[in-house]
This record gives sequence, structure tokens and C-alpha cells, in this order.
Amino acid sequence: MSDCLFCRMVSGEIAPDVVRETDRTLAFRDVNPQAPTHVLVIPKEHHATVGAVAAADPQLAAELLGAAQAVAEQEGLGTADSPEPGWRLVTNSGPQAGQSVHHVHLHVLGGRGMTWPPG
Ligand code: DGP
Repeated sequence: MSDCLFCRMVSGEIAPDVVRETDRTLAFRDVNPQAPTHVLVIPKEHHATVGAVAAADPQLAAELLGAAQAVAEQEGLGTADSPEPGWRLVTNSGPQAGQSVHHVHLHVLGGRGMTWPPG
């Protein structure tokens, strides 16, 4: 989709600060970080929300989760077996959640203490 910001990153038209890439996923640093580590993980294929990608391509949804874990490990936030110091995974769907980019993205957040619920 030529009018989608994250599709333009996938195509190379816009160059994000990439931290990890696979055949079907891309992870890059958020332009407005909310924590010392704030990385967005996206599928290269356009899907609007996490529910949409899970319905259309469950394997890709699983790859997104695996990519998020790999980013967390790469950033020193914890392994699958030992999530220390720990990290948070967030995805926003729709207006009340504050989704501003309508290409599904997982926020990988870490590097500081976090309370729940977030503000
Ligand atoms: P959300 O509110 O869940 O839709 O999050 C969208 C995120 O995208 C937000 O944390 C800021 C980030 N973002 C918006 N524009 C850009 C950009 O041009 N580059 C990067 N790296 N991140 C962006």
C-alpha cells in the first residue's frame, strides 16, 4: 500500500533504524521511544491489526511473536526461558487503543521498570 508508512519502510522508500530483519518481518526503533528499548516489529505484508494477520495468516502471526522474542534477546531484555530483566509486548488495535499506524506492529518495550496499567 503506497500510502502506508510502514509499507514504505518495507519497500525501502523510507529507511528506519532496523534492528532485525527476516524474510517476512522487519523490526526497527520507534521514532518516539517510550522506554530505553522501544522497537516495532511488523510483518512485511500489509495487515491492519494483529487480529487481521492472525485470521489471514496464523503462521505469520506466530513469526511476529518469535521476532519480538528475538528482538528482546538481542536487546538484552531476557530469553524465552529466563525473561530477565523483562520486557513488555504491546499492540494497539483501533481508535480507543490509540492505534495511529494502520499496519500491524508489536511494540517491544524494555530497559526500565513498568507499572500496569500503563497511563
Ligand atoms: P501505535 O500508536 O500503536 O499505532 O504506534 C505507532 C508507533 O509508530 C508510535 O509509537 C510512533 C511510531 N512511528 C510513527 N511514525 C514513525 C516513523 O516515521 N518512524 C518510526 N521509526 N516510528 C514511527
